[in-house]
Amino acid sequence: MGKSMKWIENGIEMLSEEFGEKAVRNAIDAVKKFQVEIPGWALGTFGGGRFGGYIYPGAARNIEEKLDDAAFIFKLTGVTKRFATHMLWDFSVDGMVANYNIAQRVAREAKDRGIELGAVNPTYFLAGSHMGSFTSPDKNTQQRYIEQTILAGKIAKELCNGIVTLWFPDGSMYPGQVDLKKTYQRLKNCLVKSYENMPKDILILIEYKVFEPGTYSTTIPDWGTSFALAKQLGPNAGVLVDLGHHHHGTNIEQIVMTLISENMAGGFHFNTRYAADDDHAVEPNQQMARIFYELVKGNVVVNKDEKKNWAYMIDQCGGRENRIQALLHSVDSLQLSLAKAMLVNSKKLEQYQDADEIILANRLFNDAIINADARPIVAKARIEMNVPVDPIEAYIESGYQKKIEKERK
Ligand code: PSV
Ligand code: MN
Repeated sequence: MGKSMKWIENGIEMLSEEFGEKAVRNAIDAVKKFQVEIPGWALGTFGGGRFGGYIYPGAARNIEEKLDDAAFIFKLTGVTKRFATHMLWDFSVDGMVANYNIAQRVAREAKDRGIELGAVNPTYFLAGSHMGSFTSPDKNTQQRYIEQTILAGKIAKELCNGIVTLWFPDGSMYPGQVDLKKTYQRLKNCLVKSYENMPKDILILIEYKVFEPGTYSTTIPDWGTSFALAKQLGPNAGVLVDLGHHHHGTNIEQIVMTLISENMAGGFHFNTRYAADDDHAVEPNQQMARIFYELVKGNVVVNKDEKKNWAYMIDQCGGRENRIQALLHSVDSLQLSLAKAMLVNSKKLEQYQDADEIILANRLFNDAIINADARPIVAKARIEMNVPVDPIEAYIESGYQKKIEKERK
């Protein structure tokens, strides 16, 4: 951002004039309160893809280095204390079985660096899962994943923040390849078996994805399926919305509103979607701000009663960019989106809605969601939090990138 104090103060003044001092103050406070998790997998070599498996220079080579990077990101943002883990990437020696002792050591290492472990992701998609994980016709494979899921629950409760997030790669490439009903039922049975043996005071969020790796079908393709499964499990289960897992043009904010209206527990994997599951960093686009508006209205973000808040995580790992910068960029984009959502005058909006003033309602909404420049709000919040006003600039100036490039040859 590289903005002067004068620019920030002028900006706050202009915004206060348009949206009111109170709304601007509430927006600053919301930005200070909003916490979001960093995905451990963004800070390594996963997701290199083509281009000779290109990975940004200085990428972490092991869990300790990932934690170092996450701790540095936290130092710059002040809002990303938690680090999400994947069972078979972070707590396993062979990529087949996860180990509680490793998780214990990783939790200790995180604490030593001033951060904490967040959501635990059972890993259903490495070796041995090509015919499915919970949907595999092989009972031993199913059992291996059930045990991993139960262990994830124990780790979440004892070493992390009590949240387990489930994403299944299960599905098929061609019509007729699998029996759709049988696979769904296998997944449901394994899920129920796992849930019954997991601690009762944790939260299990079920992620959906419209395709990939399944091209013809995925076993949990949409929020409705996640919703049905979560309902079947019980009150400790909910739906995880990953922005990249929808068809083009899906009205995600409406999904969010429905989940909130139905009192379903929820969580987010934030990213930007251009093509399919492209894992791009979050951008401060209109959709993001509209989603935040529903979260704000639904009182599931920055609620004083922490239990009411949804779980907020970033899920990205773009193949070309510097991922530390990209994560800082995502945090910035989320804060800007939240700030814009906080500026919407919902009382006035409701009046326009009731009076059927379609265009006036749309213009009022967009004045905050699209037209407002929320950067002074985010800058002010950072000043009050005692973190750099521009985290990316601070990152570049810190010399951290040069250091890791040298050390991690
Ligand atoms: C799958 O595409 C996903 O969104 C799930 O959340 C996984 O846990 C994550 O990406 C990493 O593969
Ligand atoms: Mn995800």
